Amino acid sequence: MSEGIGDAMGNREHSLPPGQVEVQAFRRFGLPWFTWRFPTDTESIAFDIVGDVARTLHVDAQWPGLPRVEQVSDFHCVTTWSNRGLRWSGVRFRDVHALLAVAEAGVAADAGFVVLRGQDGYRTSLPLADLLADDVLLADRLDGEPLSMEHGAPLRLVAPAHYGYKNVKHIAAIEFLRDGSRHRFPGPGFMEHPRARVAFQERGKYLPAAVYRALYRPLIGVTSWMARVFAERFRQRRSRENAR
Ligand SMILES: Nc1nc2c(c(=O)[nH]1)N[C@H]1C(S)=C(S)[C@@H](COP(=O)(O)O)O[C@H]1N2
Ligand SMILES: [Mo]
Repeated sequence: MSEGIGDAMGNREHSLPPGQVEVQAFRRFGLPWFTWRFPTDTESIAFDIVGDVARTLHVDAQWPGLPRVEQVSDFHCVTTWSNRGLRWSGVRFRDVHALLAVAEAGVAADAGFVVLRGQDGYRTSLPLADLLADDVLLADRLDGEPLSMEHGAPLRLVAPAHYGYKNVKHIAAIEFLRDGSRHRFPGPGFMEHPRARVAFQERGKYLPAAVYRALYRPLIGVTSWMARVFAERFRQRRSRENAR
């Protein structure tokens, strides 16, 4: 473990971003219709770098040559709950971009639109410029342990300045594109803001922030219940399969 770049953000004196409420427990969450979708492989870190690249790159080694970083950062779901002081570790997205995407996959210099894809079919995009920020990680550990299935095993994006829905879990592919016009969010278009910056309350694309808060807040309880119940069933199914 090396530098603690986010340590300054880990202190609890700072206030929450606008419209957010702190919760104590960090729970599995997501779009309601993704609570019953699961990753196929939570054990081995493996993803593809695709899109406008000279050659598709399959990454499956344990980060050869990439510096590991640890950071403490807060997590803000667009539905208004926030979790403070989460201790992640992994590698910086910036290093993956420079040392793997550019150097090995030969990503086009003008491919500024990035789609992140999860093993469960989830996907969302961010501008490359946002992903190159210091505090954006591809994390494989939380609190010193390998990521649990609930929190994105084997690998997830951590982008603390952007709402939770940009923090894709179970990463299967990173797609670098010149033209992002064919990207579709797996839900109604109004739900996905192209940047979703927490500080600016970019909760969604068309409606005012207060409308998103009023729409989403009542869904927190039932979504988090669904996320827990379906995860329990998934675990039972897995352990029955393994017992056979
Ligand atoms: N693959 C995948 N990533 C995802 C989601 C999802 O359903 N599938 N949901 C997003 C949403 S809306 C949130 S708030 C966070 C929740 O992260 P958590 O389950 O670790 O709390 O994951 C995000 N990343
Ligand atoms: Mo979310």
